[in-house]
Amino acid sequence: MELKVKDFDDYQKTYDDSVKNPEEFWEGIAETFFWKKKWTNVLSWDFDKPDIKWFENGKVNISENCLDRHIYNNGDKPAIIWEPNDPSEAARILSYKQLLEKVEQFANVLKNNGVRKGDRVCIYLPMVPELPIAILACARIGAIHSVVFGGFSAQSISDRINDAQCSLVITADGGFRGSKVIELKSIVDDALVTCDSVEKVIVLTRARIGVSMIKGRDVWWEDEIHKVESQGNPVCPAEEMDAEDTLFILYTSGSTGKPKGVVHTTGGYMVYTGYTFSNVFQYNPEEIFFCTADIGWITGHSYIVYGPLSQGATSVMFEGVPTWPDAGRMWDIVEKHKVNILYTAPTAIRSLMAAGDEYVDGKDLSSITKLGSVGEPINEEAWNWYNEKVGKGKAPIVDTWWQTENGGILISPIAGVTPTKPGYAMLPLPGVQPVLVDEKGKVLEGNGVSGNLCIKFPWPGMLRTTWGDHERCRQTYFSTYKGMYFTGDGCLRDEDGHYRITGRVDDVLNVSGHRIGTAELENAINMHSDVVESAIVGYPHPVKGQGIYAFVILDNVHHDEDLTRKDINATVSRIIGAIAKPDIIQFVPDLPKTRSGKIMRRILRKIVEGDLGSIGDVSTLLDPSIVEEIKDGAAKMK
Ligand code: 6R9
Repeated sequence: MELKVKDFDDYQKTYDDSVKNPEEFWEGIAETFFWKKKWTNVLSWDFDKPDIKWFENGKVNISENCLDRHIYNNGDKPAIIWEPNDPSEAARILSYKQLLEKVEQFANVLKNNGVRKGDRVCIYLPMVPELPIAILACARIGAIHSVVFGGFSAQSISDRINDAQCSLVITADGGFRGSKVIELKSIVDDALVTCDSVEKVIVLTRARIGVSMIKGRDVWWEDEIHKVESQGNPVCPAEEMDAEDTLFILYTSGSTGKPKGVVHTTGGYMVYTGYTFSNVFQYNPEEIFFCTADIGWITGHSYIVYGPLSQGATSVMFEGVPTWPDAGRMWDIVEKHKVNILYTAPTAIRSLMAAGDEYVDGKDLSSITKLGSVGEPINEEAWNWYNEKVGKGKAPIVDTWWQTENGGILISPIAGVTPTKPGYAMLPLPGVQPVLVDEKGKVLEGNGVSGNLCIKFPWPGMLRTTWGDHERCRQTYFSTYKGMYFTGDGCLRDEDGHYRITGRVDDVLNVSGHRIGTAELENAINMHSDVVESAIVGYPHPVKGQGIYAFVILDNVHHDEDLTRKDINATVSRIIGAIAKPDIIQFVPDLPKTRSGKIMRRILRKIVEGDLGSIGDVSTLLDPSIVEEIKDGAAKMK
């Protein structure tokens, strides 16, 4: 079966078929992959439990689909083009053949260090080729990877390691990001103080900074590779995995509690990421694809590693940040590696746009034929700039909406096939059945309606559970609206039936495309010894999309406010990571609460949005006068 639709008529026909006969549709897609043994049943599902199985009893290994199956015809084709942080360092290109070799070697290293099928491995690496190598090596031997983004703190790492009971950690001495060196191994050392499950740590040399290596626990990546080489056994056969065996865990924030481990399984995730990669980007074999995400997030998992590689594509990965050494870096990379498809986030577009056109004008972007956006709603101004300055009005923009829990893109234009409109994700991909519901759960039929976005039928890439806590998965995603997966996003379906995602309807912020749970952040702030209570809300931020606004009640002791702000930020950096630091901290004598003690975040949101006219009735508050006081304080913060 052809994965790419040919034109809009073909899309409509394919979509209709996929809804009428979903099993037949997905079976046709799945058949384009390499299975060690075919499935006996395409799909069984029950959203109430939830219990979802795709390609039951099928046997498969995703690393074989990403590597071995391309070797015969395309062994010398670049699989990964790696662009270092420092533009004066040489880029590295790994062909499919070379990548397979390195993955097999490292898979043997993992085995030598006691890792077996089903074991959990935590990966805390910078954006270097060894990161996808480590991921694919885990997949090759059936170990479950849990990648933790390099910006998270020691505390966040240890929470994740303990939740998944990881037995091994893969890290580096340090990593480069712009002008900074991140001391990854030292952060891991702090994390491991409270992690009893970890037996081994493999440390890659990258930054060449001093690290403490603990005898019996810590080993060097390079030494372990030498050992494998001297053992003289370069190959590592791919483990036979069941389609529903867990491939990886990725932690994500929600509206309550600590981040949860979203579980993706092997067969469905493979089929879904491969299919959506080929179809949405209309990938042609010679094209160079550059996704600027970090592999620590789902976008990197699905569209730097698994999606492109399962389709035999060339995937560019970049170690650094788009604004270093200057705001022209991304365009330099496009020019240098002749990137055809660029997939990035609105926050990056806005920051490069704000830096000034002089950084993009004059760069040779003629290789670009298609553009993508992901992670947050894209505003019209950024969309237009992206379209004109980067795509020169000729490259279709796919505004792809999806989530960690979805595995891959759900609602998006198909490049060059679906018409586009700034700010619109447009139409569901084949196999995806979105519905809008009102607060009470009534399905909103027809066009010109807004509501909460749900999906009423399974797709292969969806999460199966949350690690170690299935009830939490049910509660979070499948209990709000019976028989449906609830996304947590609000959405408009306009008069033409086109979808526009309007943002989260729960207490989750989207800061520079990163999900931040307000409850988790409040808990972190409340850990600071001077803090009595806090409330977090998002506010419109010109570059980040949403900024973090913290209202904080301090104890009665006299404080130096500026110093206390720094202390609170330091606390947040330690508990969660620097990405969760509030942009604005306003000290308040109290918070607007109902008589039952519930914080009225709606009122705080109106205040920070400057929407003072529509605060509404405050007479039911415990202390209505506090609203005025907070308003006055907020006016002074700007
Ligand atoms: C892939 C990814 C998911 C949340 C999601 C939504 C927001 C993502 C979007 C978008 C508008 C888009 N989001 N893509 N909003 N338009 N094209 O970002 O996953 O980190 O789990 O975030 O991001 O609010 O619910 P994740």
